[in-house]
Amino acid sequence: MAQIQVSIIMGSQSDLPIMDEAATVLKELGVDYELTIVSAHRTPLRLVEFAKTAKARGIKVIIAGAGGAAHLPGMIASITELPVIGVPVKSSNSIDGWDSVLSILQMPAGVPVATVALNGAKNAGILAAQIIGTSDANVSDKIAGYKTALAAKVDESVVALKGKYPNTFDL
Ligand code: RP5
Repeated sequence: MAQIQVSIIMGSQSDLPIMDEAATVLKELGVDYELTIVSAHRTPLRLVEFAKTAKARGIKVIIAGAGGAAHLPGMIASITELPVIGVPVKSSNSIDGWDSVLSILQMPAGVPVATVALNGAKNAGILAAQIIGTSDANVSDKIAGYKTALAAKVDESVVALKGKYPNTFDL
């Protein structure tokens, strides 16, 4: 089995419906991943153990999702040298989602977390694949194909528009 290079962690099982989107797109892009629950507040020692050992296990990128007072991504980033992508989750204890966003986004200088949009786990997966793709031609080719498919969908939409609006502008 290939070395797993991306680790997806989340603060609670309740984050899984969102974080599953990272797993799904990583699979589509041919990147092996692992997935688990690490809670900054309920299992702080597990957090430290995870962050201290991830690099030695061969992990290259960590995707960390949490909601509410979302300290997981930042605390992981404070311990490991690995890049951390943070996913703010609109959870049951979020007021309106801004709490999750700002908890992950507003890191102090020196400890970056690459924060994606609220519930943006899909983009977190793509970004992780892009990082892996910088040294893996197969993954990079899959990302190129993914982008081509995105563009093709827009082209199809323009063709469909032309059917209804004859004055649709096209290039
Ligand atoms: C956060 O609290 C978790 O990441 C989750 O988004 C939120 C709610 O957790 P549960 O009470 O549903 O376990 O730490």
